[in-house]
Parts: sequence; C-alpha cells; structure tokens
Amino acid sequence: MNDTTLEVGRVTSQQKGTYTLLSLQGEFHARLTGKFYYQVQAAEELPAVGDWVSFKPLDNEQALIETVLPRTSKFSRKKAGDEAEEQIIASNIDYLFIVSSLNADLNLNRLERYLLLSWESGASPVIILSKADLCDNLDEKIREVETVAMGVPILPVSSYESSGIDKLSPYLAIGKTVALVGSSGVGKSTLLNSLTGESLQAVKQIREKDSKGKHTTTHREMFLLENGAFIIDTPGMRELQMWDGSDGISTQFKDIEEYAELCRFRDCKHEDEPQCAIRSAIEQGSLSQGRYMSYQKLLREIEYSKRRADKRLQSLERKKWKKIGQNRNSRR
Ligand SMILES: Nc1nc2c(ncn2[C@@H]2O[C@H](COP(=O)(O)OP(=O)(O)O)[C@@H](O)[C@H]2O)c(=O)[nH]1
Ligand SMILES: [Mg+2]
Ligand SMILES: [Zn+2]
Repeated sequence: MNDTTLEVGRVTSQQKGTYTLLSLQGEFHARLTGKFYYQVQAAEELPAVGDWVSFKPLDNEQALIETVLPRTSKFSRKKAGDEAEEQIIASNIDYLFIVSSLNADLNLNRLERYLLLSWESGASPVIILSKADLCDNLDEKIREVETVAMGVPILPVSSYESSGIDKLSPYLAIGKTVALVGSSGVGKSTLLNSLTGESLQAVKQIREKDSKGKHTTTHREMFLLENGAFIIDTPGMRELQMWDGSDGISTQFKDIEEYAELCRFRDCKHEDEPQCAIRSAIEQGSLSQGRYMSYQKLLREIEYSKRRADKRLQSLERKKWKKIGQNRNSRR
C-alpha cells in the first residue's frame, strides 16, 4: 500500500484535462489517474474549480488526482448547447456574489435567474450592484432590485471609487470561499483586483512564470486572498439555462406559491377558474404580471430540463446494463 503518499489539495483552475492544485506542499499540475478517468460516467463527476481532491504527487510539480472529495455546495448551470448535462461552475462555495452592473443594462430577469440557480447551489447569495459611480438614482435601482431579491443582501459598490468594498469583508473571512458570477463586463475581475491588491499580483506572477500568460477571465480560476479567504472569478456566461431549480423556485417565488395555496381549486391553472388567488392578486396589483410571467417561464424551463435529464439517466442506465450483459456473455 502506498496510499500514505496521498495528499489533499484544492482545484484552482482547469485546462482541458489538466488541473492546477493548491496544497500545503505548493502548486501542482495534475491529471486524473486512469482508474478515475475510466470510472467517470458524467461530466459532474470530474473535478471542478473549488473541489477538494486527494492526489499523489509526482516529480516536477506533477500529480495524479485519485478522487474528488464530497462537495458541500456547487453552483451549476445546464451545459450550453443541446446536451442535457450539468456543468459545475464552482464548488464548495460559501457565498455567491451575483454581480450586476448599475449602468443602463441592469437586468432583473437575469438576476432572478442567477438567484434561482443560487438557491439550488447550497451557497448563500449576495447581490453586488457594481459601477455605483455610473448611477445617479441608486435608491430607485435598489428598490427595483428588492422586488426580486427575496431578502438577499444588496450591496452597491464601485471599484473605481473604492466605495462599498469594505461591506464585503464579512463574507471574505478566513477559510470561506466566494464565487463571483454575472454577465461579462459587469466588473467582476476589476472587483477581484480591488479586493486582492498585491496578493493577487503575486499569484499572477507565479502563473506567468509557468508561461500561462496574462490573467484574463477566459476560464474559471480560484485565488487565495492574503487573509485566507478563497475567491473564484468566472467568465461571463452568455447562456444561463436552468439545471435543476425545483427547490429554488419555491424559495425565489415564495409569494406566488403562497397565493396559489389560496386558490379555490387545488389544481388551479390560474387561467379562468373562479376564485383564483393569483389572478386576483395581479388585478389588485399586489403581484406584478411580469413577476408571474417570469415564474411561469422559469418553471417551464426547469420541467423541460428535468425531462431531458431523466432521459439521459435512462440511457446511461441502459448502457450500464448492456455492458454488464456483454461481460457475462464474454465470460461464458
Ligand atoms: N465606471 C466603472 N467602470 C468599471 C468599474 N469596475 C469595472 N469597470 C469597467 O468595466 C469593464 C469590465 O470590467 P471587468 O472587470 O473586466 O468585467 P468582468 O467581465 O465582469 O470581469 C472594464 O472596462 C472596467 O474598467 C467601476 O466600478 N466603475
Ligand atoms: Mg472578468
Ligand atoms: Zn389560481
């Protein structure tokens, strides 16, 4: 048994089949062991940025990853394109900073989508409204955001003016992990830089020595701040489709589900049934038509994605049984 040489490290970045690990023994460039690789059935079993893994160190800062340790949380979306596959954006995160810019294109529907995914993740969401220096009606914007925020903290910041940044420090505590998500161009990397200052530069220089090039957010990457907090930067996601949102939707749209309880009929479709509490809430203005529409849209999307995922599970299952059958035949 040479298992005594196993170490534990954390995946800080990932490039086509290789992973960068941070551990007490330093940085390693790692691949999967053959055994691990052949056991993988679905993409979500592969290491993701933020994962803790057990690995075997080799020479020259190379290493082999043996297993992914159980995840405490994971932020996922449906993989872009047609495949019904889960893509893990970041794992083992405590706080999800959902960054939205306070300039003209503050998009509430998109924010709602991020929130919904965050309820599934196991991490606590925090809404960061960036570029506060470009906004002259901050209170109004915050009130708008509050209509979808469901009590999630809303923190306006400006990296240019270094304002509001200190309000983030309670989340960036030692041993905690924060992931920055949001559309491209909202200022995530700039915020990361103003949070890290010199300590990130140090990481950057090490990476440049490895000829990994300059730091631009083309992939997900985790940094260790000077105070012992981890922060994960992600590139903007153009497609943000629901993966599994069945629990999240009840949290994000609690008000709507509470109205639905008050409908006269248990199976009310909220169309033309008598004494429908949802329709009357909309008529009275206590529920906005827009909010109800985005609820329906997200619900449809989640149901669709679930059906696709079920089909995929069935086909994986079929393949497995086929393989077992072949093995038995060949042994005869
Ligand atoms: N006015 C203003 N612009 C900002 C601020 N933070 C970032 N930007 C600009 O927004 C653009 C996108 O920033 P970047 O950090 O790359 O966004 P990312 O794609 O979310 O990582 C850049 O031109 C930044 O200089 C800010 O606080 N105020
Ligand atoms: Mg960036
Ligand atoms: Zn109803």
